[in-house]
Amino acid sequence: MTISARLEALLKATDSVCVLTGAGISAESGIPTFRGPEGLWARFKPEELASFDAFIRNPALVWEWYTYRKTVMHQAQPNPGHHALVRMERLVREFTLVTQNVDNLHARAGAAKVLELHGNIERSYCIECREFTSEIVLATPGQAPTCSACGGLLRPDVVWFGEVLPQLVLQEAFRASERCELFLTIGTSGLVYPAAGLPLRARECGAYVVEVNTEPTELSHRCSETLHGKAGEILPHLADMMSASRKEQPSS
Ligand code: BV8
Ligand code: ZN
Repeated sequence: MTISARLEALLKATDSVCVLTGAGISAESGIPTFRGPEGLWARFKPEELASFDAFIRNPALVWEWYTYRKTVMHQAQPNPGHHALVRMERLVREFTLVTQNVDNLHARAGAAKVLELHGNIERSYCIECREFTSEIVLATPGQAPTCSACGGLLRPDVVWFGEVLPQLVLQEAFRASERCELFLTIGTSGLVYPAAGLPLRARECGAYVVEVNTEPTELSHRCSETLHGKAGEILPHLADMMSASRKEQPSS
């Protein structure tokens, strides 16, 4: 894998890195992406599943989709891409990991802090009384789970289309994008905003923006450098280059 001298120098010396991940980083863990040929949305349209209106129209269908995804996620393991980012987190003084994924794999890989822009499907809450539950709510087909406190409908704690993202999390993600010297955008098609605005903001503020993806995306032409290939193969190399000139901190 050849990388630019600029990227090599940054990997060796920068103190400020921001990373945005998308579904592509979990593909090698066996979790389907959204928009690939075998993607989660190959059968259904996103608007049929990932919006509050879709949920209210057919809560059982949306729960069937999230139950399927949870089952896949519970069987999945973090892959070398997730683990490489944990190594980087321990090597770089200012390291911010932002994810669009709801699969919990960064946390399961040992990441100390993950900014979850689109929530996490391990958490659910009641649309009536907003009581949260983190017990694994696997719906029985044809039924949507209800709240033990008030009987209201439970929903996954994720951000659907047309819903605002958690503002403090988003602000922290933009702040890190504006401050960082090196920004890595990994395994995302760069189609969904405001998440896709983070690498663009980083570039505007002078960061060196590197895309790691198996194919070109909407963001490729706006990046400083693109590394074509699998995250699980590229990221360990980048972490090796980073650690060659630094001391790995023990896990906190
Ligand atoms: C918002 C739910 C403010 C969680 C998701 C009209 C009205 C309202 C809003 C809008 C509108 N028009 C546009 C918008 C904004 C909208 C948006 O961006 N739409 C797009 C589609 C045009 N955004 C929103 O609605 C956001 N909210 O703006 O609020 C607002 C509010 C009201 C009114 C106006 C504004 C909310 C966005 C969040 C939506 N929720 N999912 C879940 O179930 O997961 S989006 C969904 O897409 C997922 O969350 C996912 O995270 C996200 C991004 O997808 P990717 O992660 O990029 O995955 P994808 O499959 O696309 O790509 C995978 C990539 O990996 C590919 O490039 C592939 O090549 C690569 N890859 C594959 N294998 C590998 C690999 N790379 C490396 N290695 C590999 N091995
Ligand atoms: Zn309730």
